[in-house]
Amino acid sequence: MKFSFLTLFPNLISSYFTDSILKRALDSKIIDIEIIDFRDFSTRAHKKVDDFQASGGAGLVICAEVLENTLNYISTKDSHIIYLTPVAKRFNQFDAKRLASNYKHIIFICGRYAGIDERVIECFVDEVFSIGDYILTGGELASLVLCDCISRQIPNVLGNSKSLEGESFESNLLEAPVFTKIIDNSKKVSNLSIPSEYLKGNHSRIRVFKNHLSLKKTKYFRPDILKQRQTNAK
Ligand code: 6GU
Repeated sequence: MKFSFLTLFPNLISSYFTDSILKRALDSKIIDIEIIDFRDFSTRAHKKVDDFQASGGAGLVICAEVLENTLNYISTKDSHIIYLTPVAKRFNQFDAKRLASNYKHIIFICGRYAGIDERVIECFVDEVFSIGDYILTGGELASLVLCDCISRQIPNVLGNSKSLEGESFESNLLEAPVFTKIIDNSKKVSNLSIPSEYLKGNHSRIRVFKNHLSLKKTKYFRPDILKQRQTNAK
């Protein structure tokens, strides 16, 4: 899978791939990234990329022509172009799986300021996503969130593919808590015992018990997704 990032801040993107799982995926060529500073495609004086809003109002807008120039330059054949914006459907785990299995090249357009000229979305963008109900300073973090979620769905990116099984959201349930066995008795946390069922080695009972804890956690933290689960079951 190839990911292209169109951004005014290439360092924000590249830094995320210098460590851990995505670095390993890059090194082993399971994923490939291309980071493009779209300021390089400005034909205006001083490489200006933004302009006042046609309607008047606060905040500058990224000009359509600079993004069109950039998209004309890079290979968009068979690509899927995504623009990150709070004005969109919220990204979820099902989107991550769908995008991982349906596309070979995803292009992220990262906006800044008051956003990009809407005509770019109309002419070029295949899909728009928000990552939550808050406003970021730009689309870079959001594009990395999508790239991370999509990448870990690609075979061999995670060391152990079993890690993908039974993850939170797959069944509209949050995951049960996890523990390690060994603890230094001098530490504060060793005063708390871990659920005895976890230690008895009966895996079918552990599964039932963990499912019970999952339901409790979900009910407490995310009653909205629990409702979704009940609707799906009908
Ligand atoms: Cl995709 N972009 C920005 N700027 N803010 C956001 C967002 C995206 N998703 C949530 N907030």
